Amino acid sequence: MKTNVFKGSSNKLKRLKLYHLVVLICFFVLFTFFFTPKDESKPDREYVAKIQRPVEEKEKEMESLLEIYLRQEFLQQKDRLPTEDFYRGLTYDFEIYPFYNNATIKRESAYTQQQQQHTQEHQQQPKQHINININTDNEENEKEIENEQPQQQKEKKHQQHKYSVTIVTQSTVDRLYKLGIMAKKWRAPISAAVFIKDRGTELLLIEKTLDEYPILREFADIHLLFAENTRYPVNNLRNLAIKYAPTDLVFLMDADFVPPLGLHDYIVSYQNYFKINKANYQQYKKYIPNVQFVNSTTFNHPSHTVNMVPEDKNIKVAFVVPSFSSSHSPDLLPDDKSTLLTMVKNGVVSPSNLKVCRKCHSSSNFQLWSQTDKTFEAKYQWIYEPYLIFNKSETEWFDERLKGYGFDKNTHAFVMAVQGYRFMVLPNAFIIHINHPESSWDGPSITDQLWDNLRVVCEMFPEIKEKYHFSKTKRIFDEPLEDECFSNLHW
Ligand SMILES: *[C@@H]1O[C@H](CO)[C@@H](O)[C@H](O)[C@H]1NC(C)=O
Ligand SMILES: *[C@@H]1O[C@H](CO)[C@@H](O)[C@H](O)[C@H]1NC(C)=O
Ligand SMILES: CC(=O)N[C@H]1CO[C@H](CO)[C@@H](O)[C@@H]1O
Repeated sequence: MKTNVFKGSSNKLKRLKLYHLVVLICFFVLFTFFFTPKDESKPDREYVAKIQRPVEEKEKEMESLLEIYLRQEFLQQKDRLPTEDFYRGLTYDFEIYPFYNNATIKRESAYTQQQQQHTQEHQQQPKQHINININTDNEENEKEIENEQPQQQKEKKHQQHKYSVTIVTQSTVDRLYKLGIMAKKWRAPISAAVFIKDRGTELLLIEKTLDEYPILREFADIHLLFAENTRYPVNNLRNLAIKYAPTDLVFLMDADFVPPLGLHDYIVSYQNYFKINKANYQQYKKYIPNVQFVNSTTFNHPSHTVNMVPEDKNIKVAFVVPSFSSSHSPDLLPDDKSTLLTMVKNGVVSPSNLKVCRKCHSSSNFQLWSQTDKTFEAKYQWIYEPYLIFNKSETEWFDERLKGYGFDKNTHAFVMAVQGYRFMVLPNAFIIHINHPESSWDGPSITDQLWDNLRVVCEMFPEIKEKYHFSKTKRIFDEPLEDECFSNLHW
């Protein structure tokens, strides 16, 4: 019997206890050493020194480490198949959601009401200049833009403010409060899809969050997606948010980002970029070079290039909003570019492209962005995953086969690039990611989820090329071809 093992020899038991105690203390010491939370408000000296080293040196070091690591990872991953949760709730047809029920909590005031009620009161509202300097490339487009006072929420319902851009985002219920922080700065429509696993507790939590952040009731539409036993359906959620966004232009963002005050109106000031065509192209040529207007026969021929635009259509443009990371409190984050650049210099904020996935953001060209006040084009390369503003009516849905972690934004940007989208970086726009302890992902490890999604990516490449009349066997950019796709060559 089990209990007899220790009963017979109390000495042995004591020794065992002592041994356990010593091991426990060792663990405790080690644990506190490695896991003592850092003072998040102060930039850690080592970290600052690290990010102040020459960028190239750092990148080289990262690259070689990453290469070795990824090679090993690939060897482990190539024979492993996704677990069942990856396939559950998987839809190939974007119109059908057989596994989900969704319901919508509607924004209280904002968009629809404001559009209907064109009242005089609006004229008497105090005007406040936005913090971002309006400095568009198209001078005639400059205009005074008003911003709303947070405390005037009641009158606000009667204000007329024409919104043109909606933030579309997705979240779990426990992170919903982060949208409250976002809404305080954005002050324009947000369409958020929230993943519900447990109706019993999570619906109440939503109500509680909305009570704590009344600004969400004012600006956010919250769409609920119910599903059980499925891996986080990130792209189903995004599509839901996009589908119900009240404006054509959507700004795809993750829930834990903070935009600067005035960003909505700043973006609106660049709206002319969505109407560039053969007739007015000369005016924009210095910002979007290499456009070739062709007839539809040429455009649909397999030998066409991504620089070609049908002569009767507008150039497809998406705006890139450079992204940064910080551990600072959201309240201490800057609302203008020069303060941001100072904080980058001091190591308090860092551009996203310093992170492990350099190619994910390097096309946004932080060096150039920090020096210019004009828009410039980001040259697309595979795995680029910028935060984008685009016209949802002219863009493909996010591929819902991708679930959980990995490649979900990169592939959408790839599809857009194949569609002929030009990515224009806005010189004064930015968003800042608030670092938080590594978020826990349900299901398999993040690495496994990433590689599961890579299988989908490799199916997508040829499908997309075929759909947009490109040869499946040729590269359009630098993306891997079919036989080398499921590999560690992406990073
Ligand atoms: C389209 O343009 C090509 C190349 O310029 C030309 O050869 C062809 O005849 C044009 N087709 C039509 C229908 O205009
Ligand atoms: C978005 O695209 C649709 C379809 O092409 C178009 O009718 C609409 O005017 C566009 N909206 C904007 C803001 O460019
Ligand atoms: C109640 C509700 O909003 N139902 C919607 C759920 O989503 C599907 C697919 O997007 C819609 O067709 C329903 O109207």
